[in-house]
Amino acid sequence: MSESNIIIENTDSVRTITINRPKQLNALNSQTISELSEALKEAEKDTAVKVIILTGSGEKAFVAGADIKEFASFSVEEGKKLSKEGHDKLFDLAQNLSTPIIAAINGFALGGGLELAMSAHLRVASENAKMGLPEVSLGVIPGYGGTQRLAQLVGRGKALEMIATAGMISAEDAQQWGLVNHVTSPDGLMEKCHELASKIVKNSSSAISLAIKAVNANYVDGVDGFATEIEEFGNCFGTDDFKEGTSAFIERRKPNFK
Ligand code: DAK
Repeated sequence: MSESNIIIENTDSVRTITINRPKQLNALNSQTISELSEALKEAEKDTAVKVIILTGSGEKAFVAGADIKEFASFSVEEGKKLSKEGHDKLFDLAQNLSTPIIAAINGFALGGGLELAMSAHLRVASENAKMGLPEVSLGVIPGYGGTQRLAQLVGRGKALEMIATAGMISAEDAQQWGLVNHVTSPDGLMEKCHELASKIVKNSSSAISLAIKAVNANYVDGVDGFATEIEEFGNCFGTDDFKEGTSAFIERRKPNFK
């Protein structure tokens, strides 16, 4: 296998995964998708990792899309197979990961890049970021969950405007539309992500993972999100974190979640 396309760094209980193909504006080729998939699974298994920050290297791009040079020659059958594989391997995996992921959008987030950011649980963008789903300008539709996740985040009308025009929106508009949680200066981007992470790591990881499961349940066909919430709420009462959280409150001290 050729050199790795991602960089992994740890700061306390926060793992930063940086997509590192700056000359190609961090475009997602199949090797990068596989490496990201493995890195997310590893981070989820590592109990020392409580938050993941996902970003792109360089100052220009988070991810400028799937690697156009790679998918230019696909057939109908390959397109279907690879779309399904991509969903399973990376985009659904990220959305359903029990460890929360913050996407730090440091520049262009286009096509598969925006789809990756939308699979994360939170999004923070630098004010120079530009976001869009330009697939129809290439004769395809978003194939890594964009038609669904964009509509869930910004509503059907705005999603179809972005998809049909293939245009890019600014970070400011993205925040107003609900696509990103926060906008910062380029220099303040990682600081803001770490600030959010530092609030998250103080809380119960097991409760956060169950909350992710319950929130996501709303978007799964045939699954009743309220029923999932009831089930997972009940399950919290069997966790050490629940005992620690409530004991700490009663004893007027800060909880020490393991
Ligand atoms: N793929 C491959 N290379 C890319 C790339 C991409 N998506 N985006 C940029 N690059 C490369 C450029 O080719 C260029 O390489 P060299 O020519 O220097 O070798 C280098 O990055 C720098 O790009 P530019 O010279 O174009 O930089 P500019 O500042 O002038 O422009 C830009 C920045 C982001 C506006 C421009 O690079 C651009 O329009 N990029 C393409 C954006 C785009 O259309 N992305 C693809 C969206 S479609 C699939 C499922 C999903 C998908 C595909 C398949 N399957 C299930 C199979 C998703 C598709 C998409 O993501």
